Amino acid sequence: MRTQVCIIGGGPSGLLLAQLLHRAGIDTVVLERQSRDYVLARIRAGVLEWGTVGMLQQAGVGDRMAREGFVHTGTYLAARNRGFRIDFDALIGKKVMVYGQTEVTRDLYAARDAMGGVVIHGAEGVALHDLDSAAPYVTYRKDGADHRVDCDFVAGCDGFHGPSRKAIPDSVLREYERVYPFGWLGVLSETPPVSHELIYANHERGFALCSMRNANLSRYYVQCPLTDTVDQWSDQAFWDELRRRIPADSADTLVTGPTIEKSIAPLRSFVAEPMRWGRLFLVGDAAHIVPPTGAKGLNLAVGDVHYLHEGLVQHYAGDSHGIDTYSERALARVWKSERFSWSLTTMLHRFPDQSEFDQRMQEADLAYLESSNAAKVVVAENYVGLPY
Ligand code: RFL
Ligand code: PHB
Repeated sequence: MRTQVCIIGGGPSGLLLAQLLHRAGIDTVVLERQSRDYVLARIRAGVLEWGTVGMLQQAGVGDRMAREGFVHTGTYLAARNRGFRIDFDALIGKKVMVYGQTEVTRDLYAARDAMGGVVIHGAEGVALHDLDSAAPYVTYRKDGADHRVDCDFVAGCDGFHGPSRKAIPDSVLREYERVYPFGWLGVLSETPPVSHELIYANHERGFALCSMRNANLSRYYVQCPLTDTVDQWSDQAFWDELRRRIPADSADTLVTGPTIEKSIAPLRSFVAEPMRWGRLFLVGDAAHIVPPTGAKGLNLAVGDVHYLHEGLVQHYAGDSHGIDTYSERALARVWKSERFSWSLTTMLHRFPDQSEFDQRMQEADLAYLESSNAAKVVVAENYVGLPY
């Protein structure tokens, strides 16, 4: 098989890139290891930056989001069981969209089907070859047979554990990492959200987050030790812990019920440089990971897709400047989001060796934020998303 761009990974970044390239007349093949049902069962991000909303509209997949998503003009931060609001709209005239990653991915698959695009599910043993030549190719196995895709470029959209990043020689690749000494226990429950906007809460027992998917579907998280297992957390224990950590008025009105999903995710900051090697481009989680505290993971992946699709379209029109500068342009934005996600994580979580002084410093950070318009503008500007 031959294509112009072979895309490894059928998650949100791979599918969005495929869709944007297709609309520009560039041919792609997407190779995905898992089944479509598996990809669509993953529950992940919930908040879209306004730039992400624009990219999905540009890709022609924004209609259902516009109908079913929730526009939020602010968010709450809390300390010591008391919250205050950061009003994005009043501070900087911007907003975000609450619309789950699962729904974004579903819309992208529907669009790929509608245009008759190729997504090969169940592709095993994907391997990248001759990336530093003018004729790269990708091999994989499916149903016991070996296959080969010849292409001009390979887009590594295969997440943190995929083979693309590992195809860059050790002598070239540099990795920067911070692993946090705690995780997030997340639940999904068919109950009305406790607040009409998100609440990020610092508490001496640990961080908590109240989020949502729709009017009758809530998404909540509490910080937990990495050694905890889901089985240790009954629904009752989860609700009790959440109630202890969030603002008192919210705790009083929290509606609880059976959880329909429960999982523990580790937190990590990670960046790999460069994001281009030869004819390979890394995109999204394949190149960088952020802790979920600033809701930046999916949005950063979309930012990469913005730079790469623009560069590839220019390349096929005869100008290679965009792909030649892809890595540095993407990384400049990535590092700023890494900084924001790290600083929010550091301000809001309880660290195992944290002293009473450290706790007071976090509370003072939040008190300053509450009292300072300038500080609120900084948080708002980063949260709604930096420009491309
Ligand atoms: P994805 O979504 O990981 O998609 C990569 C795709 O590549 C496939 N793949 C392969 N395909 C072929 N061959 C191989 N060898 C392959 N290996 C992997 C995978 O099956 C998958 O379909 O990366 P992408 O597209 O870059 O998108 C990035 C976002 O998914 C990610 O940044 C966010 O979901 C991060 N994230 C969260 N972000 C938030 O903003 N808020 C959240 O609440 C949030 N929760 C999460 C998350 C990431 C998680 N992961 C990765 C463990 C919760 C979890 C559990
Ligand atoms: C979510 O709704 O899953 C969510 C929202 C905001 C975050 C992280 C996760 O910062």
